[in-house]
Amino acid sequence: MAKLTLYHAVQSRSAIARWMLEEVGEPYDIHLLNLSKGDNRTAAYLAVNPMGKVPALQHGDAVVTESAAICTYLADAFPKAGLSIPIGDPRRGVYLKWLFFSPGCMEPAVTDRAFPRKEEPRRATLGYGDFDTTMNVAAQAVAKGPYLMGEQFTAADVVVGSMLRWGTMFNLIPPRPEFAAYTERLSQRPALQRAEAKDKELAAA
Ligand SMILES: N[C@@H](CCC(=O)N[C@@H](CS)C(=O)NCC(=O)O)C(=O)O
Repeated sequence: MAKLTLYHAVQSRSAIARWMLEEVGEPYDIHLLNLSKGDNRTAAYLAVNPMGKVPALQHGDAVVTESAAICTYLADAFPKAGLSIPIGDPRRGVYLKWLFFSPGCMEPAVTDRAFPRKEEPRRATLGYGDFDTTMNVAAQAVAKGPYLMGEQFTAADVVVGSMLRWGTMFNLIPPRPEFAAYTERLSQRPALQRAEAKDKELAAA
């Protein structure tokens, strides 16, 4: 089987891909980068990800970057893990919507609020519209549970859940009971606990 290698840095967005790999349950290697030492700006790493960002995933000859794309790719590449909604299933559209909603709407909404622009752009020009609508849509989606797609945990929960966990932890997303209940459910997942324990070990080394 083709080897899986995650280009990873602790306390970074590559934790999303690490969690996903633990959910998939296949063996993988970690190629650890120290961002503060500039490991992500070396010619060798820029050949892997010209953006100079983590995460990046190597799977045999394939290189995938962008955390949401990595989660989508892994869910499709390892269908036995049951983390994807397959092509042909009518629920796939909603599943893909959530995989794109986090990087396309939630993250820009959060970062624009954290680093405000000098001039407020017109709502219609922003892909996410406005912060409150984005968060209301996310809150409504996670309220019923247990997961975004109902009973089935999917890659979309890794992506949206990571965003909500990170955003609420740093008070960039306002606390709401729907978010608290959902992220609490996610924190019970053994794969997430394993990913966090392994990263804690790496951080302490
Ligand atoms: N859109 C990318 C963002 C990745 C990203 O911004 N990673 C940060 C770590 S959280 C990084 O590599 N920063 C190092 C740098 O830009 O120098 C994704 O979701 O994978």
